[in-house]
Amino acid sequence: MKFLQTFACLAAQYAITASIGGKTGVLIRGPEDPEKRAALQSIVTWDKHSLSVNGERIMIYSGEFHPYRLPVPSLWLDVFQKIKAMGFNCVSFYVHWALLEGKQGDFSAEGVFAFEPFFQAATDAGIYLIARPGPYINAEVSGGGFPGWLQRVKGVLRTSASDYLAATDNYVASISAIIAKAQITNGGPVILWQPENEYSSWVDGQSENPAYMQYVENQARNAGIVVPFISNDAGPDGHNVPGSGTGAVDIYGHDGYPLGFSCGSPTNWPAGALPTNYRAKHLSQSPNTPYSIDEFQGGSFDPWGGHGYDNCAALLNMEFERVFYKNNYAAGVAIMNIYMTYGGTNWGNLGHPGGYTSYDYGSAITENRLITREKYSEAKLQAQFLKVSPAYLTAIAGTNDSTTYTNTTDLTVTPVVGNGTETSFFVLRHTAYENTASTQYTLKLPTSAGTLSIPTLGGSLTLNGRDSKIHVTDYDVGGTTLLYSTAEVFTWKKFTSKTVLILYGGPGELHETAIKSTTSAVTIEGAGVTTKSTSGTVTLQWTTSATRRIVQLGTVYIYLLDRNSAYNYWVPDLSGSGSTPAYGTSLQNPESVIIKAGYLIRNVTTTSTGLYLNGDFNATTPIEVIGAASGLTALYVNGQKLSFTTNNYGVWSSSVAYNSPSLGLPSLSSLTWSYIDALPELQTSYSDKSWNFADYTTSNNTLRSLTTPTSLYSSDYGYHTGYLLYRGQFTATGAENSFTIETQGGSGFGSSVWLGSSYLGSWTGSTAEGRNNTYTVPTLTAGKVYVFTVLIDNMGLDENWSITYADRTRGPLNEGGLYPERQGFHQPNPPSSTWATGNPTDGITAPGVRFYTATFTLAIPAGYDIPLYFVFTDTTSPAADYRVQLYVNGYQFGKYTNNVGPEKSFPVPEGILNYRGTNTIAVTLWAQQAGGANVGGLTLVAGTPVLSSLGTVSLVSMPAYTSRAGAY
Ligand code: IPT
Repeated sequence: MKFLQTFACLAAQYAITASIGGKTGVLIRGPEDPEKRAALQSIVTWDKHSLSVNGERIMIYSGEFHPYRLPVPSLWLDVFQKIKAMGFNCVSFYVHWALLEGKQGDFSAEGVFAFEPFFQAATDAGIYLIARPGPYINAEVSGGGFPGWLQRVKGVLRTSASDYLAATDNYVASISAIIAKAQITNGGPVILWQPENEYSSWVDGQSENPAYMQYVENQARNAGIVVPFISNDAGPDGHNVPGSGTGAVDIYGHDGYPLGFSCGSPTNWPAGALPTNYRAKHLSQSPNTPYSIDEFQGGSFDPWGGHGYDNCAALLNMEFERVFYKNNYAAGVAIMNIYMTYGGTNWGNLGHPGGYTSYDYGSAITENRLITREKYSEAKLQAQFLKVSPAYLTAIAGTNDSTTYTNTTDLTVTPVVGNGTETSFFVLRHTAYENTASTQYTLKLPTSAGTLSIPTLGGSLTLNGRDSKIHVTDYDVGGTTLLYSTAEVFTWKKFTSKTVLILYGGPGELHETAIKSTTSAVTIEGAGVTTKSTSGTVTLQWTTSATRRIVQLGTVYIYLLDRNSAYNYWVPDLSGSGSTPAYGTSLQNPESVIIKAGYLIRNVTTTSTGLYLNGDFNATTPIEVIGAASGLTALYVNGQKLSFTTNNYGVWSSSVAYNSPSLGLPSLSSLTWSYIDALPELQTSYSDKSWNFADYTTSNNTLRSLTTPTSLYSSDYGYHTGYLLYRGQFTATGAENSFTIETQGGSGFGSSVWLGSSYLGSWTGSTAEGRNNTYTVPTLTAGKVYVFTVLIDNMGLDENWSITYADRTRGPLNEGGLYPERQGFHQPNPPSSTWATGNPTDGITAPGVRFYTATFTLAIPAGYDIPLYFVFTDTTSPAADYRVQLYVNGYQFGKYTNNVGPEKSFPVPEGILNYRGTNTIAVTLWAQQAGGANVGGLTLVAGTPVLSSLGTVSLVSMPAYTSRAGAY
């Protein structure tokens, strides 16, 4: 048997063994924190409450974002700024080893795979980074990040097997050296390092191997990593906690995905799924480190044949954030990373077989970088609140209590009690967390004025179904104290001459807030706020409505909003510059402003007289600037000067005009497409003399013994990605009547078999990962030589260990083994002038594969961020059996499987697409049914254009076709 690309199962290699080696970390034991070892630097420090950076205690509110899932470096700043605008101050990122060391010993991180632009963009946005380079990462990537060539390593992966450890050395040394330069100790944004990933569960009689974990840590330390090590245990299970000796980390952390990964029932919250034991676990496992959840569910992956990411976004929506994230604050979380905050795309075969091209994840920022999901806005309300609530960071989380703080056991309150400050936080939820009913309640809260029954002015409060609230007491607002507030705090700022506080509540809810003040309250905007002053306390009561109220107490202005209105407010940090990045942490930037706008405000800069806002607008948007310093006289939005009016309490009002541009998108079906047969292997004239023989008589796959004379696992031979082709030759006896073959390609895969040029049949795909098929063989002539050709769609694996790869720009996984891919015809400018013309929507009339290419020009106006999607519009029923790969300017940005689904719409970012110039698209159409197949419809569709301050998006490098030496 010969092959071009083959498939093997990595799973066999993911077991863990126990063997001892490596070194024990240096332990310095002291009475207060006996587990803590000496830090190697003094910028990032920690205690049992929180991290401090440069001496400032901060909550790490982080979002997960993988640069390799958005291969346009000039868009990274956009994602960082959108995460920053949510009030987050950090991003956690994985590194996908298989993309960087496609050939063993040949590490390369250039172009779209370079890290320096990622670090620079984080710095420019003012975002800290948590580095998670594996070597194993999971992450729904091919091989969990392991390159396919590891298949020929005999030792068990993720163990102390010396050949495995040696195989990691080059990668870890290379990536660590790059990241080491970007540590905060060297002026970069990296503040934490996670060795390994979820080194937590053991199969087949294996057990925890601290020596392996220690080896991974030593690799990093030896490469100059000095920032603290944080772990990501797969659940609060206490592995590798500080003080546990070999393999211990500095800060223990775990992950949490309480609603799981099935997006089929997006309103189903199973009873008991809320983790209510996090605090207790933390105290028993790692009481002297900040409570850290290094991945908390921000969405879900979705498999082939799955339910689609809109359903994942619905399951893990704003209600999920309210109830589950606030439950984490009730446990005192001080380092929290949301996985994913921006998911992105599994372009170019980088994903694992359990997922399709989109890795949108239903996260706060969509695959096409839109922030239209309500969960983005809800997360902003929460993160901005914590950013202005430093008392939270030293407060002590108490126990869940359904009797002390309200008048109903239907509700549970967890107190997070001030420690060193007067401020306490009371996190309220339904006792049955999944309850969809609204519950009336009154509060009994301990305050500096004694235990109060709230509301004090009469009436009762409401907790809607699937909601949770944080009620504060003795809360500091820049020197003014809220004795209590049932309305939630979004943000506050103390400006030179006034303080502004923004409170919000759900629609139609009664709220009450008491301020320690002897100044009387005046409602200066809106109506319907009851106010009462008693000795030193002003109490406000109102029912939330969409109409804003502003109450003034001397120099304090309190905005009373409903939640939907609060979503429109932004708290931009001043942009940083040069050596002073704007790492907005707790109370920095009091000199900045609060903005009421619409879609997005990214940041603000000032000169002596001008205030410059950068933001994005998807409609004509009234804007207000709250707190502009008195010397400022001019307003600029995205560089454009706007006139404004100033009201009698100093708020500027203006408006940003939005006009929808005309795009003039091409009709893809009217392009002139050229095509060639993509399976010349079926012709009798075809010669396979350049092909390798599949001649290994052994394989390292321990899960399944060889049932063929030689190994037919692709990774044994170095073929790990995309479409795989085998040819097998035999001399017929004439007695053959059937052919049985087991093909594997991972969930959603398909395969087709030919004998000579006769089609035998296909496995057309389901969620199955492998399949036995028996095909009828036509009568053969005794003594004659025949060739089987087998084509397999490998849904995700790795790289080539034996030969180098042809396209270093787009990386080792981007292309598979079809003839036109081997030749490089999927790139711009293929030699198609002599090819036939024909459209993929006309298709082919027999089973086989055809390769199509066409060009089109875009002339999209600058100044907008415009999402573009390639949408397959096939509605045949039952669905025709065919599969498509979509290449855009040489980058594979879509694997469409018409009969398995679910993805039909494939976003392609600007930078891969040339928005102002020529683009080349290529389509491989693989018909897996008698009579052939055609693409039912393919269109280029735009989402709402966003008028944007994004700036210029640079095209990535997109090498054109050149004849490949030795291509066959
Ligand atoms: C957690 C992994 O750490 C992460 O890489 C990713 O795979 C995530 O799951 C799911 O998207 S593992 C956790 C489910 C125990």
